[in-house]
Amino acid sequence: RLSTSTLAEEPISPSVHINYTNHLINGQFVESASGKRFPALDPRNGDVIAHVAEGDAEDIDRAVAAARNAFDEGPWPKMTPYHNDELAALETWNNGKPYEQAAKLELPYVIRLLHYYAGWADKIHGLTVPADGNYHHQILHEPIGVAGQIIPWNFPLVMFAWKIGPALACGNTVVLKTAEQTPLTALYAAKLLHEAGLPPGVLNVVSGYGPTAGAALASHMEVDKLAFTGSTETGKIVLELAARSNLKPVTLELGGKSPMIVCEDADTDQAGQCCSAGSRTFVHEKIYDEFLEKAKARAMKRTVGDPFKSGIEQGPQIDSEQFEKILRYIQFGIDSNAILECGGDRLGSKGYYIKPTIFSNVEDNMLIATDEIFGPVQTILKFKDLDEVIQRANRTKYGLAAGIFSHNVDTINTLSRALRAGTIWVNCYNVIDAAVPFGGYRMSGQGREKGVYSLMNYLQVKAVVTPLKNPAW
Ligand code: TXE
Repeated sequence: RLSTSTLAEEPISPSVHINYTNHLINGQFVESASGKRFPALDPRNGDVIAHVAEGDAEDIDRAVAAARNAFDEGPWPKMTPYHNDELAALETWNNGKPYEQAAKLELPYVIRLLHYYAGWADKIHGLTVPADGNYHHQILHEPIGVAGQIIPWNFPLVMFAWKIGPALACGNTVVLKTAEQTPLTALYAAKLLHEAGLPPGVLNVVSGYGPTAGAALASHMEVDKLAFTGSTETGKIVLELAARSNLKPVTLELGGKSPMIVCEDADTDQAGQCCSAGSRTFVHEKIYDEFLEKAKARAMKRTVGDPFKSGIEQGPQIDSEQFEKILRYIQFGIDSNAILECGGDRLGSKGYYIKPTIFSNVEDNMLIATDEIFGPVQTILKFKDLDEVIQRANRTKYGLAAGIFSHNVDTINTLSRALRAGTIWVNCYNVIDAAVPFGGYRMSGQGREKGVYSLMNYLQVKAVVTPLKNPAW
């Protein structure tokens, strides 16, 4: 039998008042039509907690009529959820990415990121350590202070959420500099955060150029931590500015030249869906011709055009600088005798549209195989065996990500361990989540962001040591 001794005591009074016992219909608390009430009970002892309005068919009718009216006549079904539409439109307008991608993939991801980090806010805590000696050792995790954050233009809102999420969840305040190409959405989103109650000064967004605003942030003596996403070249500059000023710790997310390895047993239809993603595509010689045909067909079917148009898969490049850079690399490819399978020039005569471009017969040392092009250009390379492709795939200054297409578990295990990259996608590509760390080996970056890993970037660790008065206990 269970002991009942502790239950003999008075139940603890909950520290809450019951204010609402009526139906909530059409925005109002209302009695039942019948005036009837029924008791709500405390399961600890059967006591009545409150008498609650008891609804019946008539109350249901009233509630349904209110809901019907609100749906048919009211603004609700046409209201924009969480300003999604405005933000997505602004993102597409300023960045050129397909509206459908901004609205259906990136906005939900931005919200997921912020929810994810909001969830961490009350779960960040220190440790006590059973160290040697008669001392009590506590490890406190404290916010670092003012976080400086510099973001690029390729994912303006995603980068905004990805950066401010962990910084704010850990209790820091933020100064974020957007890319000069894309200042609009972060300002809009920051305004919304203030409307939601963020105290003034906690999140500051500054628009401006790199060498002026960016460099000032990176070298500021009152900035306690710096997070940067952008090119490897600029990453080196900000790391140096941080070191020369106050040695603020720096995390870097930089460029990549990610290999995608399509093995002989791969499903070429599936692999062909990713023509623009893995920029060095290594294809096994046995399926090389078949893969090439499929990749070409896919690239030529790819819909390029006004990103606000439905069904568009690829919009314009961000600006004339990137546009010219990509066209220059395409010319390098042609000059180095790689075979231009499709694309290769601009689309139309206005704006920065570039046709999906594929080069085959690419050699490892060609510039199109070594440098980050950052445009819709796929380079296809042929390989014979695993050892060879591991060597070649790893022969790069980068190490951001890699893709493996195979159904052989041994091949997958070997490659996923041998490839030196921060993310390995197996039979998929570009799958990302707020909870999963992201970052690069080598010159693709320093540190990891997202998931639990990003929290330590924004925390100071303090050891507190106190003598124990009575060591026996
Ligand atoms: O990048 P920058 P850019 C790569 C990609 C692209 C190339 C050039 O290959 O073609 O970089 O792009 C700020 N001090 N990636 O020139 O310069 C700048 O204002 C402090 C890959 O646009 O790295 C912006 O906010 N800050 C990358 C941010 O750095 C400075 C995404 C990024 O710009 C600064 C973007 C300075 N001296 C480009 N100079 C990725 N990893 O996804 C510039 N900035």
